[in-house]
Amino acid sequence: MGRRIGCAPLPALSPRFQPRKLDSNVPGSVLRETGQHITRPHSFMGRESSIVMNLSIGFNGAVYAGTLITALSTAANASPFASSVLGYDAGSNAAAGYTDASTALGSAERFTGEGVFPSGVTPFNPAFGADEIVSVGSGGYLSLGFNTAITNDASHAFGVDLIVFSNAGFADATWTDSDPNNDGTGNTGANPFIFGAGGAATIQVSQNGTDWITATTTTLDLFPTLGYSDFVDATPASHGLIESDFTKALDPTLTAADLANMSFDDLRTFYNGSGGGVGIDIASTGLTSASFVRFLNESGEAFEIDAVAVVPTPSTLIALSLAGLATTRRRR
Ligand SMILES: [Ca+2]
Ligand SMILES: [Ca+2]
Ligand SMILES: [Ca+2]
Ligand SMILES: [Ca+2]
Repeated sequence: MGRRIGCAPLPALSPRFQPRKLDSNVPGSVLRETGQHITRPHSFMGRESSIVMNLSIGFNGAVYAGTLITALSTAANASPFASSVLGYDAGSNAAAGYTDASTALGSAERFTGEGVFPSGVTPFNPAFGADEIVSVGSGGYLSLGFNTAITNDASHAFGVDLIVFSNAGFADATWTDSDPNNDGTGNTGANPFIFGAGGAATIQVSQNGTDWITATTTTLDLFPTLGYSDFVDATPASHGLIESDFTKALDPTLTAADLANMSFDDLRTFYNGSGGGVGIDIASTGLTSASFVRFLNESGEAFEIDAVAVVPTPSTLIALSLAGLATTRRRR
């Protein structure tokens, strides 16, 4: 049985590039995704601003409104994803063409291959675009800043405070060169193989962007990203409707072997709304809060970063729910 194995060392272009798939491109996929990238940040900011303005005009209780506006300002800045590149060095063997550090900012990818092989991001089909992921080669590093504090909060599921998205994926044990249908069910097989993870990353956090403390050194493999929770195909040709949650951690003590013989549908059920990613606990650093993350490549083999998400604290969630409440009021 053939199994799909990603091209070493990187961007898992390879086996997914079936001519059949190229022929079945969904018209509009590229435009859709492009439009999403262009419009989403602006519409989000516009929405937050209009909420605050509405509150300023509409509320007579000044103190209450002031409190809400403060909370909403927090919510407006509460993107869980990296917001700035502090520094980047590609190292000696980064994947050619994958050296735009700004690709690590903002949300993890939900759809990939625009203009080449448009397809949804699933555990069998990781993001691979040069405009989506950045490579960190031997001796290199990538450091990122966040608007939302990274906290070692006791409420965090599995102790996970930070979630890293890479371009690792499961080789599909059901895939064969001779099967023209490749029915899209996907399967991790009896001995799951994860391609594209690359070498181990030493992950550090910092409060000031200068002094760094190592949280862990880990391979960026589990859990491969899932872009939408309602995908039904292991390599979907179009976007889903239900965005997965990139801040919902999965149990980091699980190994690939624990996910043996899982179909795509099994994985989707197991993810249970999560977008996957590599869960990082900053407890070992002794820091209760940090604002920066750094990835060092001391392993030799390059690895890639798509995005990094901060797991929210209850105070962030309160701010976000207040924002939701204000939106509800406004609609009345
Ligand atoms: Ca994309
Ligand atoms: Ca923790
Ligand atoms: Ca990779
Ligand atoms: Ca990215």
